[in-house]
Amino acid sequence: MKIILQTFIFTCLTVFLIFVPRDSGTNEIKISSLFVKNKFFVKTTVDLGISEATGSILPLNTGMKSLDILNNKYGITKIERVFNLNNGDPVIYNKLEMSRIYVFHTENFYTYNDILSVYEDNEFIDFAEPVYIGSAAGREELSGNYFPDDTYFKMQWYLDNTGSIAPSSGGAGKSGEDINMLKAWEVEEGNEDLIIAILDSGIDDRSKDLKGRIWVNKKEIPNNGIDDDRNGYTDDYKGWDFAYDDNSAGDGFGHGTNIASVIGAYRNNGFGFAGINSKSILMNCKNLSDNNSGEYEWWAQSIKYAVDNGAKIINMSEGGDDFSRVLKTAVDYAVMRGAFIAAAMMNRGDGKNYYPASIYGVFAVGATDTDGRRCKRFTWGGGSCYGRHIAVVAPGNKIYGVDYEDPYKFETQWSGTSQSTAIVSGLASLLLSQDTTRSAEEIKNIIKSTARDLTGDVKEDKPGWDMYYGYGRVDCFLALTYVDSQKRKKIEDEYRDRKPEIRNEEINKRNEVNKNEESEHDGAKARPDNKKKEYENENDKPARKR
Ligand SMILES: [Ca+2]
Ligand SMILES: [Ca+2]
Ligand SMILES: [Ca+2]
Ligand SMILES: [Ca+2]
Repeated sequence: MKIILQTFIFTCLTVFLIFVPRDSGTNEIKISSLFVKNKFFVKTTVDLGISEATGSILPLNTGMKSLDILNNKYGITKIERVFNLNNGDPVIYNKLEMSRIYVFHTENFYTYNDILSVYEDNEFIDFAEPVYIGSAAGREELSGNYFPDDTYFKMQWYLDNTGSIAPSSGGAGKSGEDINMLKAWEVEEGNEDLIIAILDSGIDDRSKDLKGRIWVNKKEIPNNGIDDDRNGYTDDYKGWDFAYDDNSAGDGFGHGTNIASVIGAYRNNGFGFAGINSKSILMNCKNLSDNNSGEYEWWAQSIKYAVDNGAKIINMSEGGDDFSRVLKTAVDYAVMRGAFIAAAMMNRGDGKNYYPASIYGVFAVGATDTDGRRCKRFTWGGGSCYGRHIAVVAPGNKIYGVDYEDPYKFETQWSGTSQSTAIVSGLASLLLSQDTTRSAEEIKNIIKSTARDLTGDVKEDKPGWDMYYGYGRVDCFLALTYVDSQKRKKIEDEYRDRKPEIRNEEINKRNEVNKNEESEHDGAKARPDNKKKEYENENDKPARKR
């Protein structure tokens, strides 16, 4: 059944490119990028009637004659509501007119001029737009030989940069060009009740660093075929897979597992990596397919799901080329309900707008390298995008984390503004853990006003906000001591006075950890069959979808 469903979904995912020539028409919506060819979004002027017999909307019996005629003409096979109220906020839901946003499915190939403009002209249609497709903003690099003999924490240069790792654009790494995390952890480690939603390619939680960290929907009885909590998703016991429309949100791509570990890997558990927040809960909302493709329908629905089910921080390390009123509606819903959303500026090294990063209310994050400068080149190429909507930057190159295929593999690194976004979501979650009454606006203001300015290339990093670095590189310690200058001074003095000792002690400790980890790692390598068996036999191994 699952295989059939996946085949069907992959068929649906077939995408194509349309190049619209410049100056091709004043009212024409520019369609320059990827979108799903056999469905499109429609917002109607009135609610469509839902059939009592089928529970869905009959394409040829909407109750609006001219719309029925169009649906017949264009072979509309199915109409579905994008946002159901479920357990959401009815006031905001109605205010944003979310009930009137639908997906129209058709079996036919269409172009904008063929269908969307005709629908937009219909008296019962508010707007029609393509279901665009975006992708994750990080790319995997397997270095294998650069860091394998080092401690895993020491690989995490962005937490405590000793300058030992070179940036991808050449030159040398620079000590201190990090997010000032060691001191920050003295102030706040995270709140166990806070939920951080990770909207990504899914999370593989077999690693000791992630096991037990994933949000469990306590109101849902698993695998009884009933939507016990009536939130619109049956058996969503550990989040939801919006890409394949089921309750098994394993990672088939690796991106989401890396993001999850950057935000929330267990720290001080003698294993793997240190997450920024090792206490809060990670909600798994899979909205990227296993080939890194994300339909805006999944993105919009997963945003609402995250908010409705209690997430206060939403991480979107992904983006698409196109503005969408439907995606904006979902963002507005989240913002109006007080959620903090961070999104990636994206990685093409240009000044274009990507979405959701460019949508008002979203905190857009760019990437810096190990020398503190904007990443003009990641390990794999590309570069951190810039523009008027950028809020801050954070490290985003050579970011090691949990591997999605092998929980005992520690050489996997990803690079991109995705990873920077995860760092900022981690910081936002610590600020909210520290004071749960803080609003998303207050969190944004604290992060912006404590960011480090003038740390980058002088041609780009102008005093104050600029379009390449935003307000600057985030500083977790300064952010977490924003309201307590005495605490800030005390910790700074302590570190300054004892710095050489602490530093040496720390380095020795890390070397010691490294030795242990190495032998554990080597041990795993020495008996790969045992290790392999171990997780082949594991019952709760998430279904691998490829
Ligand atoms: Ca449910
Ligand atoms: Ca159930
Ligand atoms: Ca760990
Ligand atoms: Ca600046």
